[in-house]
Amino acid sequence: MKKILACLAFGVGLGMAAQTPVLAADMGLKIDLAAQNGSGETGYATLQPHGKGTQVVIHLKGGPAGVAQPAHIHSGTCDKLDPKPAFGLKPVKGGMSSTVVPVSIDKLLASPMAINVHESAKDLKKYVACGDIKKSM
Ligand SMILES: [Cu+2]
Repeated sequence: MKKILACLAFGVGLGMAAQTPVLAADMGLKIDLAAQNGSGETGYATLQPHGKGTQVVIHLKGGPAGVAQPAHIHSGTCDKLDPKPAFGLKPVKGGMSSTVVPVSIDKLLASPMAINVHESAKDLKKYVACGDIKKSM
């Protein structure tokens, strides 16, 4: 019995040490959103596994009151974004947006992608905030 317990303890210890980075990714990502084009809008987005998909929650400060700001996941990086959205996100309103997209975090990390927020439905061309989807380490 003592030997089994010792093995268990060793296994758990080893598993935790080996899996720490994997666990961190499994538990989700936090992406900083930087202001663009003088918007003054900054914040972050969290990505959490949700079934086979990913729940994306955006928290943004400094946006215009009462305006829904379109948000998407685009291919590319904030410096060089593919203008065509890869996945739609719910518009940011009152500083928040929560959407489940039908793609895993691993897939989102597999090629360069970014979360961006636009000024308004009328002024889609003005980008107000953006963050590259990547592991923070
Ligand atoms: Cu967009």
